[in-house]
Amino acid sequence: MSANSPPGSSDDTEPTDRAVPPNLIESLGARIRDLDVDSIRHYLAQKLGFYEPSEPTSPVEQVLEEVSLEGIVKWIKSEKCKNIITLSGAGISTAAGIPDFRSPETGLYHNLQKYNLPEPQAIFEINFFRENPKPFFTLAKELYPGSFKPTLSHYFIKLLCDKGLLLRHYTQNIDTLERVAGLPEEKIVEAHGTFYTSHCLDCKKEYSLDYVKEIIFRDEIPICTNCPGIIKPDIVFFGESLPDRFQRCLQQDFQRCDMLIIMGSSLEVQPFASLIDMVPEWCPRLLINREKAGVRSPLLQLWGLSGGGLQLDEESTRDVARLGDCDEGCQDLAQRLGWGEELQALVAREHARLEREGHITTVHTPISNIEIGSAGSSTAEHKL
Ligand code: CNA
Repeated sequence: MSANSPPGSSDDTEPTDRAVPPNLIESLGARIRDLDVDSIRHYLAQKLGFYEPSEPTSPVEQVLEEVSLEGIVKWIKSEKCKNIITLSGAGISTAAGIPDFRSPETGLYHNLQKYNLPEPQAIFEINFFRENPKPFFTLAKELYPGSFKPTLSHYFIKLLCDKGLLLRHYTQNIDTLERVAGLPEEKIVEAHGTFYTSHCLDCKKEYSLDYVKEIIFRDEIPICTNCPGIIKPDIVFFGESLPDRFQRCLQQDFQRCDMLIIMGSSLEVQPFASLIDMVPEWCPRLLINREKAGVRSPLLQLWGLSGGGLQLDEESTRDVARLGDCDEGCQDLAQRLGWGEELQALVAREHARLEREGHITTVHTPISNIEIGSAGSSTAEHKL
């Protein structure tokens, strides 16, 4: 059968315009009777362009004694689990006071709607930014690193690292709180970039976090000292490519991963969301989030196709969801692992240190109260 053939047919029985059967209904009925479910499945997979393994695969080994949080805990405690990857999103930082994108009422998208942007995402679109950087810098001032303390979830990741279990932490966040929590730079992949460094959009001259911060906090737009270009923090806007480090690390990490923990993400942004499907097929995956996310399409499941995504039902052999707040979920997991007190102590000690060093959470104007000028109304030299 050729790749585009319907199921159950061979190339020499392909219908052609010339060969119209004398009794079409009878012939069609006979052909449908000949089809098994697998053939129909393959045919639809090909026609609809869904992923399908080319060779039949052998059953995947189940490594969890039970598919539950307790099963995950036993796996992490076992000698076999050595390379944990954590994936995170804005949900691990909301407890620090930084709003996420999509939460109803509190998410940035909800609150940016009134700022006369062509669409909420425009604030993070590179072409819009070149035209009108003002809304982004107003928001950047609000979100700027240096005013927030890492959450318990950040310190849980640090604890995994201290225990020698963390292969890598991939974050979509741009708030640098993983760095503030003391995670070594080589363990972090900032998939959507970071405020940590900035570059001139035109001549590419690099600027430090402190240099740019000082200008943004004066409510001015940072302009290059070499040329008239705007200085943009190195966060990835829609329409920009992800950092090279993201590509490099994922190629060496994901096949080695033996436990994936996903925290505080809606798993709506690609290509990051697809990382959950890059671990080996047997690798347990734990979602710690307020809501289910990244769930495999029920339509694909109905057809027995993988298609990617988490399988959060009773059929699952490796995926577990711990729904609720990330900090609560991480504390629960730490407790079950016997690290509960250690995690509490780490958070208390580190927060005290940050406060001593003047790294204190400031009281911010809620995002919804920030005045942002209308789209297309500013130029680089304007004040915010
Ligand atoms: P998102 O699409 O806003 O989803 C956040 C997810 O976290 C949602 O499923 C929420 O239900 C969940 N959530 C929120 N708070 C909590 C909590 N305390 N405990 C548990 N779950 C919670 O954000 P994603 O990260 O999935 O989307 C990717 C975007 C968001 C990236 O491009 C980021 O750059 C961007 N972003 C980052 C930050 C930051 O750096 N802190 C803030 C806002 C947006």
